[in-house]
Amino acid sequence: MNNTLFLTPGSGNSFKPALVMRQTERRCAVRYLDVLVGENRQPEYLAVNPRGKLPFLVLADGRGIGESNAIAWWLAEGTALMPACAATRAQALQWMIFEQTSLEPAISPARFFTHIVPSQREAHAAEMPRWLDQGYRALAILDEHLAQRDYVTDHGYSVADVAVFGYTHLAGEGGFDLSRFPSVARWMRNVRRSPGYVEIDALLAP
Ligand SMILES: N[C@@H](CCC(=O)N[C@@H](CS)C(=O)NCC(=O)O)C(=O)O
Repeated sequence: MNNTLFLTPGSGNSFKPALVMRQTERRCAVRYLDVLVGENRQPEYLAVNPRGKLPFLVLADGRGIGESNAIAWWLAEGTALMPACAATRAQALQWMIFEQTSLEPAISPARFFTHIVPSQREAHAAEMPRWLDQGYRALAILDEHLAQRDYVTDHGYSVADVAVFGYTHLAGEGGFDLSRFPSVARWMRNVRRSPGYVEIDALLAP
């Protein structure tokens, strides 16, 4: 049995492991499920991942790994995207945790209800100011961090850049004005120039 990576189109979380795989020699079988029509809540997938979330990786030995950044980390292991030095690996983890606790929880829902299912934006209008406020505060922290550096960690382009880029580059679709963050904009150009980079819609195409 191969390693199998379950992804959903349009998702910044699914984009991360897919981009690591594209930019390295790591290969998995890929299966797409569409969360917008509930394919991830069907018994067949719940038997694979009882939480029903995507992305999800099933290893050849049957073990399952959830959380986009954990999957991206596993895929990056042993490749040029993984820092070798323990301190730099910790730096990568620091920013990947920041991504999941500060950036993603704000940018992802703002983008989801603005861009993916705009018909539901009105129903979530009361939450938008909180998402925008939290997202802008996180983007300001990232911008300050990137002011004097080309990449998130001292390693150069790494799995941490992929993880942080996942939703940052989609923030405009959530109503964020990224022109306020020149260092983030410069860094995003660096990521887009990395070998093998592919935009989300082309990368997550079933
Ligand atoms: N923290 C998780 C978030 C996973 C997540 O919520 N994925 C969304 C798609 S981006 C999903 O599966 N939504 C469908 C659902 O919850 O039913 C990660 O980074 O993988």
